Amino acid sequence: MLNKIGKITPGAPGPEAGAPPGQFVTEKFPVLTEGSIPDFNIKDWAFTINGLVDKQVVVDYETFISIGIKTVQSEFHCVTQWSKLQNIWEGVLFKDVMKLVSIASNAKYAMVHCFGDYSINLSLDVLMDDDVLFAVKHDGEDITLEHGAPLRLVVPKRYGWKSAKWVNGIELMDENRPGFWESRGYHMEGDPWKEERFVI
Ligand SMILES: Nc1nc2c(c(=O)[nH]1)N[C@H]1C(S)=C(S)[C@@H](COP(=O)(O)O)O[C@H]1N2
Ligand SMILES: [Mo]
Repeated sequence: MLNKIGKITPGAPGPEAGAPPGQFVTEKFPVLTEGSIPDFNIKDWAFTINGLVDKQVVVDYETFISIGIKTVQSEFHCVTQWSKLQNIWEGVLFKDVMKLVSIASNAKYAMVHCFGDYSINLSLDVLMDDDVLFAVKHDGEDITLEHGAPLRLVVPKRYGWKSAKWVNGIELMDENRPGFWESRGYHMEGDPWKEERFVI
C-alpha cells in the first residue's frame, strides 16, 4: 500500500497551472514509497551496469560521482495526481553513465534496479534524454534518505514512479520487461502529458 502523501494544496488542475491533465500543483515534496525504506548498507554501496553490455561494470560511489555533476531544472508528476513544477536536481546524467560501457546493438531498453525489490523499465531512447539523471541533490540540499539517498533516478518526462529511489544498477535489455509497478498494471511508458497512468 502507498504511504499517505499528506495534504495536497490544490492549485488549478491541468494546463492552466502548467501541469499535465488531471494533476494538482503542490509546493510540497511529498514522500511516496511502496513499503518502507529498503534495507541497505551504505558501506557496501555499489552501482552495477550489466545485461547487454560488453562487460559488467561495478563502480563505487566516488567513481560514480566523478563521472560529472550536472544541474537540471524539471517538473515532477506523481500518478497519484500531485505535481511539483519547480525542482532543481544535481547529479550524473544517465547518458554520461552509459559512457562507462559499450552498449550492444540489440539493447533497446533498460531496467533500473534499486535496493529492495523496486525497479523501473524504460526504453534507452527515453533514458538517454538530456534531462534524465541520477540525482544527489534536490533544490540545493543533499537528497534525504526518504527521497532516495544516496542516489535516485529522475525522469522528468515520465510519471514519478519511474524516478526510482535508492538505485543500484542498470540492466540493458533487448525486450521491454516490466518493472515493479509496470508488472502490477502501471503503464509501460507513463507519459503524464498523455495520461498514461494504468493499463486496465
Ligand atoms: N525504490 C523506490 N523508488 C520509488 C518509489 C518506491 O516506492 N520505491 N516510489 C515512486 C513514486 S510512486 C514516486 S511518485 C516517487 C516519489 O518520490 P519522492 O518520495 O522523493 O517524492 O518515487 C518513486 N520512486
Ligand atoms: Mo508516484
